[in-house]
Amino acid sequence: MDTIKVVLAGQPNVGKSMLINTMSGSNSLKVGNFSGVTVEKTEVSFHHDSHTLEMVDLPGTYSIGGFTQEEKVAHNYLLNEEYDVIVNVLDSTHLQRNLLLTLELLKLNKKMVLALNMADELKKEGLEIDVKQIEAIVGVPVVLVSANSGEGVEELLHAIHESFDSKRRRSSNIVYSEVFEEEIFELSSFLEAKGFKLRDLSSREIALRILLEDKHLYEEIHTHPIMIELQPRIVAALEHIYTHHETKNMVDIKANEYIAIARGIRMETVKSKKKKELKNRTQKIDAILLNKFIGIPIFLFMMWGLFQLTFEIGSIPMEWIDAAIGAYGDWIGSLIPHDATRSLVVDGIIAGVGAVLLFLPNIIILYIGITLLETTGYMSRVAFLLDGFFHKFGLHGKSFIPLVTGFGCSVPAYMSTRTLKSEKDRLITLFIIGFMSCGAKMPVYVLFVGVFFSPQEAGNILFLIYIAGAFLGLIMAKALRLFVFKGEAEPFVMEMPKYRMPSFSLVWHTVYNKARSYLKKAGTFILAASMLIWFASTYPQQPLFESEFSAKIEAAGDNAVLVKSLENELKLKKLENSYLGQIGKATEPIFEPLGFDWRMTVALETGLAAKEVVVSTLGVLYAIGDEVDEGTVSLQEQLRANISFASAMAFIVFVMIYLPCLAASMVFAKEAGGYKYLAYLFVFTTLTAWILSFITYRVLV
Ligand SMILES: Nc1nc2c(ncn2[C@@H]2O[C@H](COP(=O)(O)OP(=O)(O)OP(=O)(O)O)[C@@H](O)[C@H]2O)c(=O)[nH]1
Ligand SMILES: [Mg+2]
Repeated sequence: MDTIKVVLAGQPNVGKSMLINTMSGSNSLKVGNFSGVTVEKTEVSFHHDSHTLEMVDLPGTYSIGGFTQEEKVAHNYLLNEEYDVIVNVLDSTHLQRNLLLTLELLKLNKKMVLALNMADELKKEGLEIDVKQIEAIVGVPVVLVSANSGEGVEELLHAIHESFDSKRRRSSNIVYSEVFEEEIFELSSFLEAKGFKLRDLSSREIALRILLEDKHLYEEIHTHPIMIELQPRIVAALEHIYTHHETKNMVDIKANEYIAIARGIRMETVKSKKKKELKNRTQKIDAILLNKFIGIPIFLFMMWGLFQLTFEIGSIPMEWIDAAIGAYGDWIGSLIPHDATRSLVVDGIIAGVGAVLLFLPNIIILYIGITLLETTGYMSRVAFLLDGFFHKFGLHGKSFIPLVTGFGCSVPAYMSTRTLKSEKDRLITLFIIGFMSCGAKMPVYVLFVGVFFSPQEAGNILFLIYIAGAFLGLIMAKALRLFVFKGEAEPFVMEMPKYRMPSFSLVWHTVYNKARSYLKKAGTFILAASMLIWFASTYPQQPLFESEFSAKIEAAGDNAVLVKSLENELKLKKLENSYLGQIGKATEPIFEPLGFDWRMTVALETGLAAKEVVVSTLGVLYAIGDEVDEGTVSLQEQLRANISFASAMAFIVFVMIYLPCLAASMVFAKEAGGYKYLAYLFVFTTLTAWILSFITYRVLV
């Protein structure tokens, strides 16, 4: 079976990733309504007709000469990699601007198909495009599609097949400005007369490239004998062009030419049937959401609402899950006669994994919120609103996007900093992403907030924790800007996408995938971690204590109260002398000033692997040390009985600030440019966490 390698190129936010999702009938690529969603090239392959199609999704790029990191990815790929067909995706409602990239891509001389996306919006805006006419001008197949409705997608796939099978692209009918055309004519007639041939280029194409000062072409021909006669002609032609354009800068000249051509194509091919009412809808919404006075309060209110919902709605199924897990544990426990095995299953696996599963509803609500923010187009607005505010902290609005992504998970957040142009802006943003509490920290907060606050307050407190973390991040950004990465935050232009109704299937798939990977993590990583923690807190066995206590218990005889308390004492002794207990005890002095006992200390340490493990560790440690024998007591009640309010708050502060999980730390090191940065991050976050937890504890105690 033939494989066709197709690369999708286009400007940001035109629907490249969504188009691949639609063509392949999957939802594997991340789609969002703001620029810079895709930051890394990603491949998807599927079968169509008798071919395997390998589709490469590139980050959006305004031009091939772009200079941000993710634009370079696109640039390098298009120039240096092997592929068969380029699908240039355009937003058909912004044809003129999008064509600028098309004109550059045409110069690559590859097989190419234009996909004019957003056909549905085009219709709604009352615009009509003469597809055949564009095709005649650019000389490559053009298809009107909608990744959203699926319209034209079959036709596009067909065009890709045809383009792959065809020998060479048709010649284009792009007309340059008069000076250019004159000189193209001169040079090409000369080349023609001399019978000069180069690759499969026509004389006109060669002439054009010479005039556009194409480096590669010059490299190819500069030693050719024809140059003796050609050189003076080129000089004269360029002089002519320079005088007309009043500059010798070919980059500017080319840009001017392309702008003129793109405008010309748009004027010739796009017709407006009615006035653009839809533009007005976006403007109307913006008048409110971008309002100087109420814009930011509206945003804060929405965030507050989200955390209220997280708590209010999240706590309903949480109770059911909790009850179900408890009952399940009791039932399984009664089936297993062997003591150690029962303890492993009930106190290890079920307690550890169960503690994490409990928070699935909260995670789902959080992700619905983030996904809505990303898909409606609101995110770019907030970035714009906060720009001025961010500047006070040495950042700019564009950092907002990685920071919000960080509320979900730090890994993609670190990667999305690639859209920042300046290296310093990027490093500062990388360093503070961890202050945005990720989804995995949510269970820790919800657990502790649920224990120490009334249900009425809980949502507010949760909101406060997130805001405090974010605010702290900003202050740290300022400090980094002042003392480490000195300089000004660079100005930027924020793309304002149209508002779009979030498509149900898009939100569903995103949230479903997040929920599934949370469950998967609980079933694999957390499961393994829980077993490990159970093991490390149950062994080594201590026969000495056991025999000592069994003698005492025997001596206590009928005194049930005494027996009970002796049994509890034994459990605690065993736990404290286990491997984990020893580690906890050894490191306890470091955390003692913060009011943490050794169990909390251990939970923080295991939490370096993943933040959910903080919760599962507490789950296991308290299940093993369970001091009540009438059924299992929930982790919440255990915490309430064992931890003081001040310690709990200091614990929340520590979790809020300290090093992100192992996976995220690795990605951080890669994105920042080395492990030395990870070492800085470790010192930076641990010190900050310790100091602020200390203050919190001392103030509250
Ligand atoms: N109405 C409509 N919306 C679309 C269509 N195609 C994509 N979108 C929306 O346009 C936005 C951008 O889609 P993406 O697929 O993320 O765009 P992209 O080109 O991959 O963007 P980058 O990765 O940032 O370069 C999303 O909100 C999509 O839902 C379409 O045909 N019609
Ligand atoms: Mg994309």
